[in-house]
Amino acid sequence: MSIGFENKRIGTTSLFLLAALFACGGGSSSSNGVTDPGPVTPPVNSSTTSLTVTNNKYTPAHDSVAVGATLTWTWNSCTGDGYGGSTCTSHSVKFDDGGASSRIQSSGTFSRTFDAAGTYTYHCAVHGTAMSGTVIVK
Ligand SMILES: [Cu+2]
Repeated sequence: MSIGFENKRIGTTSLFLLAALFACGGGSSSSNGVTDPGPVTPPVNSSTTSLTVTNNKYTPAHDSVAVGATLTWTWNSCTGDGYGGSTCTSHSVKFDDGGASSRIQSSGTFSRTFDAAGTYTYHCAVHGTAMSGTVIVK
């Protein structure tokens, strides 16, 4: 029973890959020789007090708020493990100015109030500056 199920899954995957190949071929065969760069991901800039912590990034990564704002980061760093369960990755919000920072956690929230104008950079204590964000307070 399970072998038959696996074969069906492989067949579906193969069809999907074939479709993806045809889709890519169509995009790159334009007459002027320019390869379609694909969808462009815009820079994440926003003005919000509700941010999220997902695996290896903060959203928005660049935030701009008014003096006195309280920002709250909400962790959303669990993903499916392929066996019906989930795997949760720990991250933190660690401010480079030494101000209030979160603990290393895989769920929950962290809030900080910004009473002074300035540019506040932060990063993940687990993943380093590869996972970083900026809050501009003005
Ligand atoms: Cu991290």
